[in-house]
Amino acid sequence: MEKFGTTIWFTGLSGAGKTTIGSQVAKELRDRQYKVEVLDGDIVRENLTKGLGFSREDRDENIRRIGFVANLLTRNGVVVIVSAISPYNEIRQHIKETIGNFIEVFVNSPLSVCEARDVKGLYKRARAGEIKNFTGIDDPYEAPIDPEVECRTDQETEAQSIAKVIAKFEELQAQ
Ligand code: GGZ
Repeated sequence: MEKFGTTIWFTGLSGAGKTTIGSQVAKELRDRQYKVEVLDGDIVRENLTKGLGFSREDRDENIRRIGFVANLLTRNGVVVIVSAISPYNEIRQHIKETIGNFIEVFVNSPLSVCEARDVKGLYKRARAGEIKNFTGIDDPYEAPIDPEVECRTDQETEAQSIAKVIAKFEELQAQ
């Protein structure tokens, strides 16, 4: 019988490194012959959840739809890599319970570090008031209470973060 898939869900501030680590984990698992799909906030918002904004209601709807697709894929044996800020504990918890085979990865980097990186210049625009409801600036981020993995991307190397996620994945596969 084919094994169930797994959803590996990366949550954290913009610029914390969710996409970078998620895509490297995806590559590593593909190299090991797993079927992998990536649902990344940016891409999803251009397609599956186009038109949604950044109110709590819209973010929750965004996350709910990502969770729905992740669940379909997971129960068909796919490893699903989700990278989305997903700032609210309640909906993350709900999705975790629905999917079951779920690894919550807290990509944790202090706001000051994310803001200093400001890869896309969004923090600068948010500080200037050009973007409203920007997570960490004038919108909340609820850190996970009990994540399976925490990656301190300001303190550890990318390779260390990736290795932690893969180790947790392998641990669950072995069960
Ligand atoms: C947070 C925003 C916002 C606001 C645009 N708040 O770093 P990025 O650019 O590439 O990733 C962020 C992305 C957030 O989309 P998510 O689907 O991950 O968010 S959520 O899970 O909360 O639904 C950022 C950009 O969109 N962006 N406006 N106001 N990030």
